[in-house]
Amino acid sequence: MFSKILIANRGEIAVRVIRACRELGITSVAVYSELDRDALHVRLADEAYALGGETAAESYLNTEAILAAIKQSGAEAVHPGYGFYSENADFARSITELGIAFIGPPPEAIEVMGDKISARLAAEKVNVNGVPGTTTVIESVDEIHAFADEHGYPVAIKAAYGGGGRGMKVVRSADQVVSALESAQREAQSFFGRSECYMERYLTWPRHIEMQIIADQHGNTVWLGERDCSAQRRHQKLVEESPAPNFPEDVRQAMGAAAVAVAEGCNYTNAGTVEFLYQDGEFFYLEMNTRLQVEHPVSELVSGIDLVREQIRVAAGLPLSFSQADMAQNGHAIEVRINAEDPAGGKFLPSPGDITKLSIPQGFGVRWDGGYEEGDTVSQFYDNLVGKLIVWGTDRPTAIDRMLSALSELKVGGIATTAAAHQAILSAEDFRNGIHSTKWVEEVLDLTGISGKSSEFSDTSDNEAKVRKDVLMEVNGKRFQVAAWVPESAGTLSAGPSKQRRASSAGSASAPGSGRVAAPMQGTIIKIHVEVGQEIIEGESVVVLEAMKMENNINADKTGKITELKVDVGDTVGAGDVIVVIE
Ligand code: MV4
Repeated sequence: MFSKILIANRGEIAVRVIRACRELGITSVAVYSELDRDALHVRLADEAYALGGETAAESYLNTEAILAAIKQSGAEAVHPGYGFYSENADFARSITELGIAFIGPPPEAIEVMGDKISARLAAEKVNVNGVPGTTTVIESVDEIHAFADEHGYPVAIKAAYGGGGRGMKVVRSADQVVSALESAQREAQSFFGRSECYMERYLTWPRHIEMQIIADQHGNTVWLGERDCSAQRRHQKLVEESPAPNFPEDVRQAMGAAAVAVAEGCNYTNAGTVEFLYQDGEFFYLEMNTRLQVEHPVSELVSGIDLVREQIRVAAGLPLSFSQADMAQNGHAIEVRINAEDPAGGKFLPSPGDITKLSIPQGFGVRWDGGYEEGDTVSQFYDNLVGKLIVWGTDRPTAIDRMLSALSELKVGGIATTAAAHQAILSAEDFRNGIHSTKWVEEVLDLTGISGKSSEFSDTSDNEAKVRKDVLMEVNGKRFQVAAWVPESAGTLSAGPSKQRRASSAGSASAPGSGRVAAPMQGTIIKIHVEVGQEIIEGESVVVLEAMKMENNINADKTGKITELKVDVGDTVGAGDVIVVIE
């Protein structure tokens, strides 16, 4: 077994791995950017090495700095978490060549699955059905017409080196073929640096169901059960659960066997997830994620298996501590991602900033995997996951009720979070009935009335001295003398609604439609679409603002001429800062 592991990541997943190390008696080594020098993962690790830099590229993706930290620390293994280096075959290979273990799959397996065409071939080879589609690069529009003649529309055009839903174009009729192929190739080139595309029949109302597997280096590959991740918005998962609702046992068994076959077919070791689309009782292989996933805790709670512990064991050459026959699914688990994002009006705007208050839910069956504590800052430079709230219950209705109860206890101050969106999702009849698909949050759920701010703790009077006042009250014609404790500053009980503090940004705010277009959140300007003197139409994009790894188009709020441009590419702006003026 290893005696020291370096965690090449930050936030909740670094914390998760540090805890597993501590339990196993392994020394944990954190790495950190300039901004994270006092972050939770640094506070919890046994040792910590500075990488320098602020952005991910300058710090957590700085190969030289990470390799230096590995050498200096004397770590024998690296856990990459998710994101960053987790699916980087070159990184896995380069540390393996130094005699350091990569706590993840072999680089060859990462490569097979990184190319989506070879990933489809890998499934074909072991007779696992993918979505009907092609396994060659599209060379001409004729191929698309021919495919549609055989399978019908819609057809999905996907980037061969893509992922995460970017670069996928849906073709609904023959007249869209030319433009869809062009734009899919253009997007693939700009996002992934390679323009190659392939196609599949497009499923219109699928559920996203993925199967957790883990394999050791002794030929044992086990499936641990599925997760339903259908509640998502713009390819960002919001709620994940296990087992999948309304999912027949024979389909589960077949999907588990298919996932194991795909993993074995590419000599996979360590933890991985095989993704499927499920529609009309049939499942289709989509791709394989060659990393530990954000939503792994729901599988842990129903299987009883500590996935990170097993990852470390199998990377050290130990056999899995259980077999397929030991596996059973017990009860039901649900996870919600508490992101620093404001879901108000269904917009999900990034909301970095200081966490001034953090009250974590507690109780039987409640788990919090957090990356921050009260007083910490959520930076605009990293992803927006503050923590994951995971509950377990004996069955799905119990788990839903427990999650709603836990969410009612969660209080976050200073930043907006997705908590209220989760309350809306879990309270919805469609979700309770388990009939939601990947389209449901975007197309059916109404999020117009919700707010990203925890409302229950008003900052008016909690710390203010209170005085007792005896008041005479009349209820249904009967009079009662009651005691009330009211803030000293409040003259009488009927002082009216409590004072509301408005979080308005000082001075720089601009009214919508005024032509003073302001940044809705803190972030970095990564693209400017306009120049001074140019005419612009309301709704057109003026700049692209990147915040928390999301690109946000900032649009003109009226039609007119650009008279001032106050930013350059690379500038950091705060919420409320004016970007352009239109007259
Ligand atoms: C699809 C699909 C329907 N039909 N492929 C999006 C992300 C990428 N991993 C695959 N994706 C999809 N591929 C075919 N042939 C629908 C999606 C899809 C989706 C998949 C999983 C989870 C959420 C999704 C949201 C929209 C579209």
